[in-house]
This record gives sequence, C-alpha cells and structure tokens, in this order.
Amino acid sequence: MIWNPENECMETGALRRLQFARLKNLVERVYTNVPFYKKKFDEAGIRPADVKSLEDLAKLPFTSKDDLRDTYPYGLLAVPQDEIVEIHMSSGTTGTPVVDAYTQRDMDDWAEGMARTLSGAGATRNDTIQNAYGYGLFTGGLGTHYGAQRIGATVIPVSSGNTEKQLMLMRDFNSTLFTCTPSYALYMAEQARELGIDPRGFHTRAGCFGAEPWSENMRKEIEAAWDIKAYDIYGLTEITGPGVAFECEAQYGMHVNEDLWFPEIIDPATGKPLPDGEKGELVITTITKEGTPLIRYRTRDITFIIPEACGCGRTTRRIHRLFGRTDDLLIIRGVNVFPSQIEHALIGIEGVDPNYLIVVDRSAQTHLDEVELHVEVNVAGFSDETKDIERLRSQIEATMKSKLGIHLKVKLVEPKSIERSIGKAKRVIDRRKI
Ligand code: DLL
Repeated sequence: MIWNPENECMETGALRRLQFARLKNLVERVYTNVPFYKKKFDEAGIRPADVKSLEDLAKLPFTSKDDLRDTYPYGLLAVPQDEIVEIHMSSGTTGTPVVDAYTQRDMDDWAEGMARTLSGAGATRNDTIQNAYGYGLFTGGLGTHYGAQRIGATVIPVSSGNTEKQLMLMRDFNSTLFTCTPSYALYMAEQARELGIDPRGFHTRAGCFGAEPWSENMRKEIEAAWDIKAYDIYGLTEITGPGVAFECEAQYGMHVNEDLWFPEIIDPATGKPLPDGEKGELVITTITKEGTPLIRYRTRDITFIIPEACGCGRTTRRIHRLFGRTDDLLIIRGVNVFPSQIEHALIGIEGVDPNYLIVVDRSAQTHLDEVELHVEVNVAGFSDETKDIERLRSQIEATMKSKLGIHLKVKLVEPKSIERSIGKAKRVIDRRKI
C-alpha cells in the first residue's frame, strides 16, 4: 500500500523542483539562525544566494558526527527552544551522544515517514503492530509508534526485551506485524521454539527490521522462521530516526523519503559526489527539518542509489541494502573487511549459525593485528569428537580465506553461547589499544 501517492509517486521533475525549493529555504534558515552554519558557509565562501540549483548542493560543506558532538546539546538549534517539543539521542556507546531536537512539524514529518514505511510492509488501520524496538531516547520505539498511530493501526508498545511476554502478546492480541532489530527477531524465534511454540503459528505476516546491519540470508532465515515477509527499514537519530528509507513489496532496495530527506552518495575518501549506481557513503540533507537541520550529513553508511525505477509505482529513489559503515571497516593486515562480509561467508556452512563475534587484538610481540572469529556451532553441528570440530574449524578458515582473502583464526563456541541482544547486536570487540 502506498501511504502518500501524491508525494511518493510524484513526477520526477516536480519532485526535483519541490526539493530545490525546500533546499533553498533550508539554506537561508540555517545561515540566518545557526551561527555554526554561518561560520561554515563563510569559511567556504558560500552565500545562500549561490545555491541556484539542486546540483549546487555539492558546493556546500559537509556536517559530521563530530560537529554534532562539538555543539552538544543545543548548538545546532535553528528555532527558539520553546518550539522544540521532543528530543532524542543516539545510543552513543562512544563519546558524547548526538541530539536531535524536533518541532511539531518535524514530529509530523517523522510520523509521515514511518507511516509510509509501515505501509510499504503492507500495514493498514486493520493491523495490530507489536513494536519491540526500545522506547525512550532511542528513536526506534517512538518513531515506529508515531507511524503506526498515523495510519490508525493498533499499536502494542511492548518495547524491547521480555521475550516470553512478547510471545504471549503476539498470541493473545493476534499481532499481524512486528518490529524490532533483525537479530532480536531471530532470537525471539529461537526462544519460542525452546518453549515448544512454533513461531510460524502466529498471525504475524510481516515485520519491519532495521537499526543494524543484516543480510539477504538473514532475511531468508527470519522469513522462514516466522513464515512472514521481512522488510528492511533505515534511519538514524541525527536524521530524525527510522522512516528515512524503507522497502516496498519488491523487497529490493529502500525508497528514500526524498521529499523530506535528500540523499547523495559520495566517495568517502575525496568527498566527490558519485553517480547513481556507484557505491559510496550516503550523505543526507534534511530539507524540511526545523529543529536541528543538517546540511550534507555524512552518515558513514555505505550503499548506492539503485538507478532503475521501481515497479511498485513510487518514484522516490532507492538505496541498496547497506554494506557496512566506513567506521566499522576492519583493516586486517591491509585487507579491508566489513563484518557483513564475514556473516555472508558463514551462511551456507553446515553446522554453524550466523551468530558470530569478531575479536580484534594487536599482538604484543609482533604488533600485528590478530583477528579471532568466534562462531557458534548449532545443535546439528555439535559434536564431542575432536576430529569433527577440527574439520569444521578448518572448513570455516578455508572459506574465509577464499572469500575474503585473509587468514582468520576461527574458534568454535557452543550453541547459544554468544550473547543475544534485544536491540542492536554487537558483532565486533576491538581490544586493540592504539
Ligand atoms: O537505529 C534508527 C532506526 C531505528 C532505524 C529502528 C531502523 C529501525 P541510530 O541508533 O542512530 O538510529 O543508528 C543509526 O544504524 O547509521 C546505520 O549504521 C545503522 N542502521 C540503521 N538501519 C539500518 C539498516 C537507528 N536497515 C545507524 N541496515 C545507521 C543496516 C542500519 N544498518
């Protein structure tokens, strides 16, 4: 279902004109109201009047996560504080958190983005949406909540965790859609089976999963475990939250709500814009945002814009499933590896589950980086025989060598011993002290 055909299916020329008008307005607002932007523009020798077309966006300076941290908490406000109705913050495991402040219009745009997202997964007012993203400062819980309310569905605000309760609610209220991180969707299915419940027996028919990297193979696993359609959804705190981009029934690429959030792809090394179809870093400009607008925000997420039009009727451009983040890139003895590539290589190896942990350390003797890949054996692959374990271990090492071109030391661990997460899964432990 298309929530807002007028905006989502707009003729491309009209969409570009709308985006340009919004961009022009944004540039003037931030130049006048935010000293941080005035300084940045002045240093770059740019005046708002120099932005004469959408292409001129490329002349504007980038904004980075460090800029957000340096201006914590309210340095990027573009409106008087009494217009702010809500704030959210990144989970920020490292350093100062980043803040997003919303006016009422920003809240409306967010609900709109999430209404489109849930509709993309087939949701209507007749659905019961069980929302297992965490509520609070994290944007997943409340963002999904606002979108579900906008479409008039019944929302169950259960938040993350408490798996047995999740299953009980799913059964008693016949939840038709559910939302959580993809890793938690798999974990919930695993827990259900352990309790003797077949997760395929619920009324659920779809789920919207995001907030962390996942793969096509993980989609297949979730779909099979629950007998549902699993849709990829994308967003980030700095740019409002979930609802920035979402998959439609084609399940290939996520439509960016680009009348609200304008996407570009750049070469992360040079900062130069790349044409559609080329992989690089996603950069977003919040063209309608009032509270904390961002110009050319470097998301550090790697993807490309799918050049072909989608068969669903939406004209908004799609980004490919994310490949990883520029800052998650592990450089192991000079070879670039993303955790998602390791996950991908693991799928299809019999006897193991794609539950893994990458432990990076630096040898005190050789000063070289050493990577140990912990892989969970599944019940079928579990054996007391040392030779069986050894065979599986060398098979994984050989697969990694052939698919990634590097030697990774593999350690097999017992079924269900890698910690499960109710939110974003932690896949990398970096013990290097550099
Ligand atoms: O994770 C917002 C969100 C909530 C998105 C619920 C989707 C669903 P942050 O905590 O600020 O916000 O983390 C944003 O998570 O820059 C990506 O690196 C990653 N991420 C989000 N969605 C996806 C996805 C929320 N579908 C960061 N695939 C982003 C891969 C994702 N990575």
